[in-house]
Amino acid sequence: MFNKTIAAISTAYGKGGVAIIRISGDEALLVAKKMLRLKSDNIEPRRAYYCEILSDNEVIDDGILTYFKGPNSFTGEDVCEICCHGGIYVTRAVLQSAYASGAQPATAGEFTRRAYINGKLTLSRAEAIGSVIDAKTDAQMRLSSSQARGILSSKIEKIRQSILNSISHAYATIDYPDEDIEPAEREQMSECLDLVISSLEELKKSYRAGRAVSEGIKTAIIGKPNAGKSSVYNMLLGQEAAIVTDIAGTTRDVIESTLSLGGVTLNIADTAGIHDTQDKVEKIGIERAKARASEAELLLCVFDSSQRESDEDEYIIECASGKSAIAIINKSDKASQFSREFEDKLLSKFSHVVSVSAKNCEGAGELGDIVSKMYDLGDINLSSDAVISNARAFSSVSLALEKALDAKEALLLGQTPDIICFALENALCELDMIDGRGASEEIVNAIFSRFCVGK
Ligand SMILES: Nc1nc2c(ncn2[C@@H]2O[C@H](COP(=O)(O)OP(=O)(O)OP(=O)(O)O)[C@@H](O)[C@H]2O)c(=O)[nH]1
Ligand SMILES: [Mg+2]
Repeated sequence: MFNKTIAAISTAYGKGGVAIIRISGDEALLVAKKMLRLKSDNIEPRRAYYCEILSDNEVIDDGILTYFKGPNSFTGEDVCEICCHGGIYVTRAVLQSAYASGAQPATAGEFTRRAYINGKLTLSRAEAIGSVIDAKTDAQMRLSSSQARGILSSKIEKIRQSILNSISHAYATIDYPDEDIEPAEREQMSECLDLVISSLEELKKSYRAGRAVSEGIKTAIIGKPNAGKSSVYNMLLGQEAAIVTDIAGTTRDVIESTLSLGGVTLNIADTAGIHDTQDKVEKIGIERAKARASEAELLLCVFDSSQRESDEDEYIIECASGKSAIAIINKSDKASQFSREFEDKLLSKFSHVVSVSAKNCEGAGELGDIVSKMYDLGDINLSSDAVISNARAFSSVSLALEKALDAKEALLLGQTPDIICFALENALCELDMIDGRGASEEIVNAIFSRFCVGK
């Protein structure tokens, strides 16, 4: 099935200086030779050849052919990349010519899928390539790029080897069920298991930061009317996205955006000021604000310090109770009118309090530092640490950890080696889900269907 030769445009759709048409499969070179006029018939791998590109025997463009002989190619198969001029029409015509010469259209993610099937990439690396392409923030790009280069995969491989090591220690005695595991053997196994457990714990912990960067945190800005919520929103976004006026009740709809703050991706909403009102439209806005606040994982509660605190501010404090929240004391460019009691109350009710002047764009850096710390980003180097960044891998790591802890307990209780082996083999199975050895067809399909055609 995978021997059919496929082709697709691998560069973005649209006008550009150059575009690349990628062809992969047993007949890649044959297809390329059919559709190109080359100066020589002898095409060596990894060399660039000037070519004229033909359609119905007419030259439609000229470009460069590069040939990668499998298995030394991205997909592991023979690959030809034809670089042509990047017009929308010409690129499509070159692709059509590849089809006419025997290639078939590639489906979404098919090149990467072939790379995975041919053992060129682990599943988590393939997944990370998709994330590099989708990255919208600097932190997302650094995280996905390090995982695409295999940092997570090699960490998982190390843990696998340690588990295999423990299993081999246990198997060494399994043939003699009546004999106890030797104390020295037990000691070695115990050390090996401790290493597995601590590595898995570390990986599991990294998901807090990984998720904050890759998936993002659902965040709502709330506060009373005129507190400066929209000004804070605009400051964080770096543009005048929401309307700001001195009229209380300016914002009605929930306005949403995605931004990066201290490396954390915030899926953030500006909302209507919460207070008692008879205005029909404002009332609807306030209901929406409350609903969005209750769904949010992180609340940015804005308080206007240029005025004495009010019951509306008290209500905002109540909304934040039991949630991850940051108190933003806004309008720090003016003298604070807050009572000492209220300031103390904010400090006691919120684990994080920050003063800003949204109008003057002051305080965003400090807010970024707080968010970064809250989601453990300070403890992690996104470019070089193994980080779990999706729910699938998190679930596998958590289950593998449970099984490893079971094995350790069995060892401490002096249970027979087969029980320890059973737990360890289960841990191995869970871990193998992450990098493809044990992932189901359904999971693999779901991962590659998120890719675009040509990748
Ligand atoms: N001095 C000062 N004024 C500010 C600051 N932030 C906002 N304001 C002013 O406060 C008023 C209200 O600001 P908005 O950002 O619209 O407040 P809001 O909380 O979104 O208001 P609603 O949408 O009506 O609930 C505007 O006149 C802003 O210019 C600040 O840091 N300092
Ligand atoms: Mg507003």
